[in-house]
Amino acid sequence: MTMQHDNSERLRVRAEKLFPGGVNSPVRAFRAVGGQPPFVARAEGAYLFDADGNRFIDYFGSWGPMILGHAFPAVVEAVARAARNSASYGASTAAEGDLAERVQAVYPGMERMRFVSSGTEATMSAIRLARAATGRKRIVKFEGCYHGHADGLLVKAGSGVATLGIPGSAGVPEEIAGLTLALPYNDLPAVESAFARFPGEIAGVILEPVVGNAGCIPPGEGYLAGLRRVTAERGALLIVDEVMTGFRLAPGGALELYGIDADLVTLGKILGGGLPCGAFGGKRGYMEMLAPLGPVYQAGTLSGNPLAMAAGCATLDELAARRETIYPQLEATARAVAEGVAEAAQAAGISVTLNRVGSMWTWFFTNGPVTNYEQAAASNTARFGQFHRAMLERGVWLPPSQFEAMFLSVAHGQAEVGATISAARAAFGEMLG
Ligand code: KE4
Repeated sequence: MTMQHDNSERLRVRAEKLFPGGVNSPVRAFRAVGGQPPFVARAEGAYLFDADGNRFIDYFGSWGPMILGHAFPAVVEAVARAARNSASYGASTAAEGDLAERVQAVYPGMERMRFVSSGTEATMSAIRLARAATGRKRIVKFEGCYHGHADGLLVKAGSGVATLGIPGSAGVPEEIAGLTLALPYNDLPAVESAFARFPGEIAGVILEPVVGNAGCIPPGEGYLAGLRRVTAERGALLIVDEVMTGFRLAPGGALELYGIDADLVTLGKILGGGLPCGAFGGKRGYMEMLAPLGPVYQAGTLSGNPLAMAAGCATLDELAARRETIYPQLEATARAVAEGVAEAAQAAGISVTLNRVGSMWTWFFTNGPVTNYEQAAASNTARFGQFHRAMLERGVWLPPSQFEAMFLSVAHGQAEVGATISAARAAFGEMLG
């Protein structure tokens, strides 16, 4: 029985007259996987419900924030309660300190922080701070890592290693892209040669500690510690972008999981419990260069928004209260579904490489290891698109790109694992049929 999508289709036709591609963020348009995106009407726990009443197991969870599952009662109540006191003041509130104290409890290295309204603002501001703190202009990022859409971060590798970045998007001037070096991930010698080529010029190195934006790519043994050593030796700041991994891989994210000390950390997604919220923070000496104390300007109308603070506090409180059970549960459920589907692929004779860290993972439709973006990019994206469409029709909504990570929530359980593996077996059969 194929699903009905009449209402989503009607809504898509209208949306395409209002928004480029009918969407407010490109990946939602399903261009990487084909087919038309259902329009979501509501969500609860592990499930999305579309405008035609179809139900889907959700494996992208708003791209990470919904770790407790959708419409978690304590979060809903906290937001409703805050909203009754108005949605925004543009003035200081107790709620900002309440959330910051909860962040500091798991990110003790964030001696000072500042809330913003997105991950993009967090990374953009952290880079400005790194440049001010060092008096240097160049930034190192890694291919396959995404840190939001600030000009200097929409950069791809030039020809060869340690060459100047080139614009990764129209509208990014090469003068700006040229200040960013895009290096291969998991390649420490490439970083060392960049510092050798540009001595005293690199302000900071920014990375996803576990890549999610090329699909899931874990750091190799010693890689993060190596980056910490090289940046400290060379006087550059290590900026760890935990927008996706923060509060997910452990209460204190990848910094806790891998025992890494960052100069600056960026956060988002789970931090706001699904409301617009990001943060950047770190060593007091750097952060106090920010206005109004110091010369680095950074601001935001809705920074520290009371509703986002309320959702974030309710989310972090739940994660803290149940930390002894939630993280082992996420690990066990993710392992069961990720490995179950990979085994189904293998049984069907379809090559899949599974990369997973905790409750974020990717099935790469490729042979062999995926340790960097070049290897990820060799995946059979057409086959991933077939898989995505076949799973969607069976009520399983995967992130619509081979180069995104899957996420699950505390609300996903054995029923969802079983249904997902069954759907995958049928999908692989259809793909080979
Ligand atoms: P936002 O500006 O989208 O809140 O955050 C940017 C960002 C920064 N750092 C990391 C590690 C991120 O993953 C992101 C945003 N992630 C994407 C999903 N891969 C957001 C989804 C979208 O663009 O629609």
